[in-house]
Amino acid sequence: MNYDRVREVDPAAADALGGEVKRQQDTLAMIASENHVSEAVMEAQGSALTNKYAEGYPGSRYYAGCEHADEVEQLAIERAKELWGAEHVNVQPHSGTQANMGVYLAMLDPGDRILSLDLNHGGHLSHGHQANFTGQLYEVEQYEVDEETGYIDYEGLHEQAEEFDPDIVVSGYSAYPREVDFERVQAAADAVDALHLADIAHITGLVAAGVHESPVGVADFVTGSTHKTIRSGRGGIIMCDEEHADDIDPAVFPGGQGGPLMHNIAGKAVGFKEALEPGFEDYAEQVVENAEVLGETLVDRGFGLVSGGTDTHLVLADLRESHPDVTGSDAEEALEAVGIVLNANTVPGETRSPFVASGVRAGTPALTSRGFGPAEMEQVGACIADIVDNIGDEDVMAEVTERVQDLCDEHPLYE
Ligand code: DSN
Repeated sequence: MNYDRVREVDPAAADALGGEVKRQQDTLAMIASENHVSEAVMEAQGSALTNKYAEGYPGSRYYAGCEHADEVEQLAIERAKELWGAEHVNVQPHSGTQANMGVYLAMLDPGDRILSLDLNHGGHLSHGHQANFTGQLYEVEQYEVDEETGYIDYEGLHEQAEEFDPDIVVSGYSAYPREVDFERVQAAADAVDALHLADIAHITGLVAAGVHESPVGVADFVTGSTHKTIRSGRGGIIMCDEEHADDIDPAVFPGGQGGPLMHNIAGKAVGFKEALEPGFEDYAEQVVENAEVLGETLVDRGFGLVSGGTDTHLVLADLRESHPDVTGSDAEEALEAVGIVLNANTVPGETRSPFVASGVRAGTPALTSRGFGPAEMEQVGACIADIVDNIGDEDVMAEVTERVQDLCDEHPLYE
């Protein structure tokens, strides 16, 4: 991956692209929403389909010359149906947020009511945050996790639904380490005759592999992004029953988007094919085991974890008791300096701003793709603890940098 042809045209861009490959090779990607896709997925995303306009859907486009675009989109759709067992799939959303937008546009009117998890408690901007169109177009109320246990307060959610009478209840989260009980959210939505949108952006791969309960067939709509745990081309996806197909498809195009990103849809098709191979279940199980080991290692070193542990691909460390003088952004910055890339994250009951935050979120999908197992995750956990325990200590930083580099060298990313 030396980008020779880019270099001939644009050396500055080639330097940046090559620099990014080297950055990924030489650092530990622990942002819970990231992964390392295969070179096959990257090749598909870099294919000639980037040139093609294909507004419409397979077999019914507004432009000529769409036969290969049709083939690729149909492959992505059929594979997604097989992976998640959905009746209807739309693979055109450009991102997870665009997928959610498709559902809201299809099913809500401006002013309608959304009940969703607070961003500080693990929710997502596109679930009703004031800075997002959802917070501006709709009336939003938010539920929370129980601050003592860190688990979703399903009873509180049910009561809140009865008081607020939402049009749609949103489940599925960005920084929630525990298995989501979609049936309980559905019961709350049913009680007030609301729709249920399950946004499984983070756990698409875990659900496809059967290591997390599936909301397909439970919730009215299931959305996700396609480049996180499912490890395919970058973008979003919507799944629903056949009865809602004619609501969803026109809401995505022409409702919220123009031409589909056919090269990304090709990446989705190829990544979904890979996820249908037998090894993918082992990968997903390893992602969860690795997160458990990471969490246990941090707890053994005195860190507090929101909910005490994890059932998924991520842990959320709450530094307030263990490291009261270290903010999430202090930890993020110190860890990045030694090659561990993760993000500061708010925690339930947060008092600091989201830019500073009191926690860090760490995920295992990318490291697991690199071949990391429990032994490596113990080492990674020890590196994180050594740095956060000794912020600013240059000797510790130099020593941990070497340990991180050794781990990276032992697990090369690309040929
Ligand atoms: N940016 C993603 C995350 O990190 O969770 C969500 O869109």
